[in-house]
Amino acid sequence: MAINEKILDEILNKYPAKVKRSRKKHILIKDDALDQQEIEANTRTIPGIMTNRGCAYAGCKGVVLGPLKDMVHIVHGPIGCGYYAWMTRRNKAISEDPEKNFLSYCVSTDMQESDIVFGGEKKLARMIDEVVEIFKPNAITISATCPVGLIGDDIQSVAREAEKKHGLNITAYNCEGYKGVSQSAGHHIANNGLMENVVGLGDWEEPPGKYTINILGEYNIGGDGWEVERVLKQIGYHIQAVMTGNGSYEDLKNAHVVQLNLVQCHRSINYIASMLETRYGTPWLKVNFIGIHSTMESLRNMALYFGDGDLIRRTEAVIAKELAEIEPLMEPYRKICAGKTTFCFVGGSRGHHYQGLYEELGIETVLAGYEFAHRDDYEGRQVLPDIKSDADSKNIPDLHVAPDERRFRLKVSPEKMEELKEKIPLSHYGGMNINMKDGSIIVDDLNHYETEEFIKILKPDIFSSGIKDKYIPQKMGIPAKQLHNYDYSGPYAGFRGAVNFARDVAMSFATPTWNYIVPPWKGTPLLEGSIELCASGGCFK
Ligand code: CFM
Repeated sequence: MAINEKILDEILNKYPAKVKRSRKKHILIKDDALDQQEIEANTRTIPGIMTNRGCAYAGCKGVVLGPLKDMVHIVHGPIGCGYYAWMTRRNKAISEDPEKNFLSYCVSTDMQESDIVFGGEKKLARMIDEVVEIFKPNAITISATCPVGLIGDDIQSVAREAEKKHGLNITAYNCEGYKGVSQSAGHHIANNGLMENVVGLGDWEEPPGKYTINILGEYNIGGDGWEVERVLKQIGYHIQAVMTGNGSYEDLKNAHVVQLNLVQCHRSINYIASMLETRYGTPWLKVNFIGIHSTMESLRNMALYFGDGDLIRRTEAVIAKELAEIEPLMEPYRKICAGKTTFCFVGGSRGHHYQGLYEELGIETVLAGYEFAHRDDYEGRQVLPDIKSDADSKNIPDLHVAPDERRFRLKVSPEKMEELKEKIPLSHYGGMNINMKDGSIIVDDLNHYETEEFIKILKPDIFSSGIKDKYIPQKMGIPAKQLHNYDYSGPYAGFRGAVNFARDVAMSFATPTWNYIVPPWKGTPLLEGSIELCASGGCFK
């Protein structure tokens, strides 16, 4: 059954009137007849609603800073916050120097009651000394969790003092969990910090290769970044820095030299992409390495940007070789998946990125959304000037970035830039909505109640989820494909990743497990009552 305005209203009628008004603005029924459909996003979750969102600390330390492998990331706060950022995201890393990969450690100041009462600055300073002595990292970050902001520890000055004492890059991030409405605020804080404190510190003036690029917003979940790099290197690209999957402080320092920045996850890294363009004159290209067609399109767009005949030929040769390898492997899985439907609800990018891959398996996305994305991730960056800032978004200031006097170089002339923009998404992201089918549902910050209601009506065959929401569909007898850390699987990116994804999704459909689950409502009658004879005994006539 499709969802129309009336059915949507019935779902939302369970809410108090004020909540209904608010939630209604976060849900769209895609209507191809309309040019643009506005959605509300990046606003506070209503108290009492079971959201799947995370916090600013999760976005800063957990998402953007955490994958940088040669730095020690200190979590200043009680131990729980540190523990839950300890490799649960599966941002894999390998280091040529095994002594310079610290991702398997959880380094926290483990604040206790006495630290909350008397302050934790001294403990933090002692911890930095210890970290330098034990690990000798290339740099250190300090991420603050909620109580640190509440008691007012000055982590910035602790970092400055420690930097002088140890002669090491030590930077502090005031990313207390409450700093924003979701982890998105933390992305912004981390983007600002990396641009202020790391990018450009290196002394390189020229790119080391003919086609040198950075990959932004790729976090190497389950090895995704490695698959992307495998393909790009075959074509002949030199990858200077990945932000931040399998990334390093050393590579980031010289990230300013590249000729092009790729943006995989727009939501988490668009701030750095824009700042690199302003400061160094380097445009960014929106890519998507999830899905076979999206990967091919991204590779072709990259070749078009450089405009070199040789590179274009090599791109086509690699595409042909990769396709020949994977197509026969995809076929049996396609047979199992064809004709199925899915919900594609993930954090801030994947709700969009995975739709093409599902389509390649014959699976239609009937509902999609993001936990914490902004309007531009739904509607496209052209709406940026219309987005009203509020107290929450103003909490994280935009960094003022100016062209670097020595290093700013226009990589592409303004005329060429305009010409390219007609053909490829250069310094632009068109958002998810444009790719959604007429009549499909777009939901921002989908919650547990709405998840159940939409599943009951749309009955998807599979649900793309995170760790928090995967049990809802599973208890309803519907397989969940965990698209945040992939549970134990991956990579899903690029050509070979598409085969892994197809195998895992087909396996979800083929397993008999789901037949053993009876959703609660299937065993419960819709109406309950009893039959009694009336006094005259004539009621059954
Ligand atoms: Fe970007 Fe990400 Fe995502 Fe994200 Fe995240 Fe993530 Fe995500 Mo989980 S950076 S927005 S903050 S693609 S951890 S690797 S999967 S919610 S859709």
